[in-house]
Amino acid sequence: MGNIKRREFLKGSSAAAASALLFNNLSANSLISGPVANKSKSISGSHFGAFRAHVKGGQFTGVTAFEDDPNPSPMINALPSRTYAKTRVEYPMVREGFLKHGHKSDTSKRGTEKFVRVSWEKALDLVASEIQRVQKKYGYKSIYAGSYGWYCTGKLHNPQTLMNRMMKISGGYVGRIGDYSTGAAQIILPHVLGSIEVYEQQTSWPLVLKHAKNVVFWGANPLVTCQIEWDVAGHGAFPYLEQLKKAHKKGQIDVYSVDPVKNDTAMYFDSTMIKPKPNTDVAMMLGMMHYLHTTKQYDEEFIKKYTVGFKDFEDYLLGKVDNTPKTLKWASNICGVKEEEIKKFAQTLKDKKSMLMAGWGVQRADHGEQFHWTLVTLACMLGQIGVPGCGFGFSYHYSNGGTPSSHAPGLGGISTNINSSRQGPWTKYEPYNIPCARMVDMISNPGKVIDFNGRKIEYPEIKMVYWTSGNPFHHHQDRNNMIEAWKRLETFIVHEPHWTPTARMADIVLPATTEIERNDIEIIGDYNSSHIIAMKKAIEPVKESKDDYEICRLISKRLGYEKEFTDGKKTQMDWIKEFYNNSKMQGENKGIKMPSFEEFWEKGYVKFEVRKEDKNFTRYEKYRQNPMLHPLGTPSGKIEISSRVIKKFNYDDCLHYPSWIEPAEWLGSKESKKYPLHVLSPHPKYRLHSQLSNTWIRDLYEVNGREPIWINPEDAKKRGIKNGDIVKVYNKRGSTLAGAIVTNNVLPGVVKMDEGGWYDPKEPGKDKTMCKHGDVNQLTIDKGTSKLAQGNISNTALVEIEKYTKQAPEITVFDKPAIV
Ligand SMILES: Nc1nc2c(c(=O)[nH]1)N[C@H]1C(S)=C(S)[C@@H](COP(=O)(O)OP(=O)(O)OC[C@H]3O[C@@H](n4cnc5c(=O)[nH]c(N)nc54)[C@H](O)[C@@H]3O)O[C@H]1N2
Ligand SMILES: Nc1nc2c(c(=O)[nH]1)N[C@H]1C(S)=C(S)[C@@H](COP(=O)(O)OP(=O)(O)OC[C@H]3O[C@@H](n4cnc5c(=O)[nH]c(N)nc54)[C@H](O)[C@@H]3O)O[C@H]1N2
Ligand SMILES: [Mo]
Repeated sequence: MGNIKRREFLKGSSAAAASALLFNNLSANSLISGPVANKSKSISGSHFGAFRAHVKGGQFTGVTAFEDDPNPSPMINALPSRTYAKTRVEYPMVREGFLKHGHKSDTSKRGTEKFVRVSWEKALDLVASEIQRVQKKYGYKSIYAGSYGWYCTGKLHNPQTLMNRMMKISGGYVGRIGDYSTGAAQIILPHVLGSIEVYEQQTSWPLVLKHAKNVVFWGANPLVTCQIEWDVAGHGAFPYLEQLKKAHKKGQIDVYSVDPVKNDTAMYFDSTMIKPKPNTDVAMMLGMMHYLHTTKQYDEEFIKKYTVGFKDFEDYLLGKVDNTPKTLKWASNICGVKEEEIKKFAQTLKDKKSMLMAGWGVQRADHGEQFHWTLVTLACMLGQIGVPGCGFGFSYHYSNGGTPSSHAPGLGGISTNINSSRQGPWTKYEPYNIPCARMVDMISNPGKVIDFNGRKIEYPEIKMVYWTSGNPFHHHQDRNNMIEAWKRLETFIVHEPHWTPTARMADIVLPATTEIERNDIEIIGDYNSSHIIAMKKAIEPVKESKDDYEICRLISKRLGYEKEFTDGKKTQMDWIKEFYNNSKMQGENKGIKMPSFEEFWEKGYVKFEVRKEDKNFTRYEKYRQNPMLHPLGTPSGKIEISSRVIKKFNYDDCLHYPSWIEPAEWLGSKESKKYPLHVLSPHPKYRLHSQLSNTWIRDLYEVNGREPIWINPEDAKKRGIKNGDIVKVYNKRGSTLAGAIVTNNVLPGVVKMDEGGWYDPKEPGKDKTMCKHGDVNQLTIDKGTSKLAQGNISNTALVEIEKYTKQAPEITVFDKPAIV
């Protein structure tokens, strides 16, 4: 069924239940797939995939998927609708109070006051003078410009780097370390494995299919999450997922999903489900390892040859440290999975060749560092690391990891390097960065000192926040706390194509273009780099919007440093050509012939060959062959099951070996008496976070006009909730409405509400006002994972739910805000 048809089907059926039903059927039956190719149209690319644009009378009217995409995402169909959404910011806009009073305005009026349209001249002058004022009065450590978020892909139009480049020119800024995706894992894994692991190529899918007898999706949902890539999505993993399904059906490979939610991947494979309570996987794995240890089934050889520090962990496992052996019974009591089931799972992983594919949702939780560390330790005890098709992998669910790499040169992009013989404000700037998910904590607590990976970081006093391309008023945890913090800022500037919840909170909003309105260049496939693609401008910028490049250039000009910003280049195409030609030169050094820039641009892409050795890539193969010759990047050169470096940090919330530490809130904590449901907020199937919500695609999933929440029939019955009901979800931090989907696909005691729902306050400006629409971050906790990584803990939160019996308020966030 095509997307348009689906939509019509939905229109005709008033009940939300239809949406729920359709949602589940679609996931169970098919690989998610979109339209077919048409080679004649203008080519471009997006996080959702490469496509050719249909343009009629200067309007972007439709897409056909790029002919080399083996499994296009249906989301590309929503791109025209996104381009002309009602929420487009059409002109530069300033909050009324800010226009009158500047930085002395009443900042509690953000998100409530009307906006005033101004000319570009006026808006740019205002921004430039604000930057200069704040730089001069408070210094660069008072400007937070760590902008995080998923801007349209492209090597030139990276709004964050462009803005950072401009800010550097103006004297500097406070930036960020890390991301929301893998905040915990990317800090712990270098201590354990010597690499960040989460953004690295995986053992190739062909080898997994050839050798593995068990494939485990551990808190991973590639069927949904591999639709998206950071560069242009290539969807290379989907044909392998299809082959895995066939092998599973024939009984050749067993497929497991360890997840409190039966997600789309589990439905597609009809996986054997293991359902631990949220945030308790570490306890379950400890039980598995205790069993393997006490039955002498673990790989002592592997531990001896390839790891260090097992002894400290072993003492903990056996209860010598705390008088608590981590037995199956102990584990079962915590995670809720039956002892027999845990044992059987451990046994099959031991008996057969197994590949553990772990996602990242599990580490977006309190003490999230422990999950990946414990899983590596389990994999060491199983002893299959570095064996073709076996061991573990932390990026099969992301950007189509495991799709064999092509023999391609790299492709560079815009940077913050300033080539200038002149002296300027940037010369004295020294980078100052904070862990990105501590942003609100920083704004609320100037002067506070936090621990981070063995260092101390002092929070500066932030007066101005500048955001280009991100939606922090969806992505950050504990919305109401964030709204309070924001009142402390004098100035908040945003570049956005849309009136997102973030743009609505701004003092100055500059309308930005999207990929279809500008030229750029990008790679297809983050890991496999199958192509370099021309992202061609197909339409003129919508209304008065400008490219972030142009906006930053014009501001730099006002600061007196246009040449430093443009690097002396006349046009955007000069940059694009430079990126391509550098890549071409690199290619030549590798013996790869690439066409001239003009030929490439004309054809629209260059495709690269995949060599046999890349199809046979096994992660840690060399290490396994000879750990002395190929040591890891850890201090010992080996896998560190306990870490001396972390021991020296002496943290109470991250010991020097993997351990079970109770999360701030979970189904076993006191808090669960008052708020008995654990809310998980995984990534949405039909959106990229909050993106595309403002298109017809919302019709595919919303329930009664709200974001869906999955609730188990048992929990629904207790509360008198039926499929399709509007419900209120709440805890002490906040509340939101949602539409109930009653389903056995969540464990009793667990509810699931995707991240990315647009925050739509019932009474803007009122303390802790309810969200009408379904922003899950009303409910989440703003706390770091631990002193080690300070990642976000969005999957650690308890809530209660009740049926909403009042008249449901109208959704207004998908209309324009009030404009004078
Ligand atoms: N509860 C909960 N919260 C989460 C998560 C979770 O699992 N649970 N996940 C976290 C994770 S992993 C992530 S990555 C974040 C995602 O958080 P974000 O990346 O902030 O979310 P997006 O909705 O993708 O927002 C990107 C914004 O950039 C804008 N944009 C796109 N292209 C351009 C451009 O060219 N120029 C400009 N100026 N703007 C542009 C879009 O319109 C959109 O509003 O959310 C985090 N938050
Ligand atoms: N379609 C689509 N694809 C995307 C994105 C998107 O927004 N939409 N976002 C992209 C981005 S930025 C990122 S970071 C990745 C995110 O990739 P992930 O972080 O892996 O994705 P999530 O959906 O957050 O979580 C995956 C699974 O973990 C499960 N889970 C959560 N908590 C627990 C737990 O305690 N134990 C166990 N065993 N399982 C748990 C969830 O139920 C879910 O099924 O996806 C990328 N791909
Ligand atoms: Mo992410």
